[in-house]
Amino acid sequence: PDSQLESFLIVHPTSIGALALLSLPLLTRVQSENTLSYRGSTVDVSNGQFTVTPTVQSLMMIGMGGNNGSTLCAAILASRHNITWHTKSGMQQPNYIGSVLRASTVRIGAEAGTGKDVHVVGLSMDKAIEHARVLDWDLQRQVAPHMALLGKPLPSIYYPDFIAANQESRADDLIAGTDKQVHLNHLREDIRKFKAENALDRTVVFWTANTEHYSDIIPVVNDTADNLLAAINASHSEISPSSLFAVAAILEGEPFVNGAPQNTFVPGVIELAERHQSFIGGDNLKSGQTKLKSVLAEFLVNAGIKTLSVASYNHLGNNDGHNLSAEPQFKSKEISKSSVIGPKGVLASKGEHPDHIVVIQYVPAVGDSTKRAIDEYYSEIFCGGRSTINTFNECEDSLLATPLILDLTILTELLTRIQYRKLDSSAADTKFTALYPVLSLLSYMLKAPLVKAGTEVVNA
Ligand code: NAI
Ligand code: DG6
Repeated sequence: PDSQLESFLIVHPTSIGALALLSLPLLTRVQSENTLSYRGSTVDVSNGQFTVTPTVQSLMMIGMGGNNGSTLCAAILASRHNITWHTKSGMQQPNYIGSVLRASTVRIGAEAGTGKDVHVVGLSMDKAIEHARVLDWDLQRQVAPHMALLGKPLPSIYYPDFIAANQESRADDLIAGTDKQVHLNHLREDIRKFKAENALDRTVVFWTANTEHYSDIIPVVNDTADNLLAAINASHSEISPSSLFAVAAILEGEPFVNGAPQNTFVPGVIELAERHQSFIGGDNLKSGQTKLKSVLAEFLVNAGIKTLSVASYNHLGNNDGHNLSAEPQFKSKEISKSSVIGPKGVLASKGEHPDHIVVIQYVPAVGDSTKRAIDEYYSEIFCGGRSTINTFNECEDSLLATPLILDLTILTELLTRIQYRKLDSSAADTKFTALYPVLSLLSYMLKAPLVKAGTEVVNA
């Protein structure tokens, strides 16, 4: 329960309902300066004997030099090095508030900025936090030497069409060429090298880079796994960077999580994940306005009142907002932020289809720390009356999103090691199998949860 705790233990339960966990980790932090890995042990229990196998897990973030990526690195390093800092309200210690898994214990069973002229992709991580302007200066100052040891993010791929034109100046550290097959091979090699150099058993690959526009689903291009691989080989223009990263992770057998709204998981990517039994999860971190909306949607249904419309506005001034000021990227975010009130949401499941709009405006002056989100919930009540609920929500965007990256990473890694079988007598010798590759269990932390076809979405 201690939020400062730097290591934790998950005790092996005998069973969790129908789920039997074969092995669970003892996680402790790695002491080395330039990795953010967890060293752990897989513990297999049989006949009262514990077999302990050392393991190391880590995280590769695409978009590491952005606001979310740099904030997460700085927070972990501040915690590791016991850095405290001055704020206008007094001394502040690092903590993991907002991360369900790191700020608390989880019951797992019964006993048993402006962006101008600054090149973020190629910027070293100590400069990236300065540029992001998310963390208090006194913390930035103290954590900077530790961040500097992380160096620069790896070079990446940039296909200008997919993100807003206003992002071009930031894309200055690129993998050469335009051949998508060569790019895929490069990304796969990066994953392999990262694992080998840091002696990792597992790395979760996490998209926290800019929001891309939606990819068109085109027959014979990205509709099946084989077509997708052929389209990559032919450098087809509709293959996005995020899909390419997802394919690289899948082919390397590493889980991939999409923290942004675009449809990275085109049908061909999903089929490829199924084929390789490799784990994927997404889409889009659910941090502030939409998280509250999830809860209010449940409340409106449970209160038995009839919601007529939900109107959502927000404005923000960080680089994410800048990218979203372009129509195609806004569209991806709009679709994603609408999901909770859309056909898969709780209101629709009760036959309610209120009007719903989502407006996002870019206002550079407000910076990162204060996204303003205003929502109106307008409903019919008893005998023709009307109820209006207005919310005004100031979201420190990156500080809400960062703990979710941690939670999703830890949970994803855990889910890769869960196996289950049915416990009815006729299936006594049924083999244990891994979970289905689409990790719908992550859905609470995501705006538009990707689930297995036919599975109900859990929003709140
Ligand atoms: P940011 O704009 O500060 O950082 C994104 C970084 O990704 C930039 O450094 C950019 O240069 C880099 N990038 C773009 N394309 C890349 C590529 N192909 N390969 C490698 N790097 C690339 O954005 P921020 O605030 O960190 O958000 C990251 C993503 O998370 C955005 O898509 C945003 O919409 C999404 N998101 C953010 C939430 C929040 O509350 N902050 C919540 C939900 C989603
Ligand atoms: C404006 O909505 C920009 C977005 O990137 C959001 O700030 C982010 O997705 C968080 O959204 P929400 O709805 O969870 O606060």
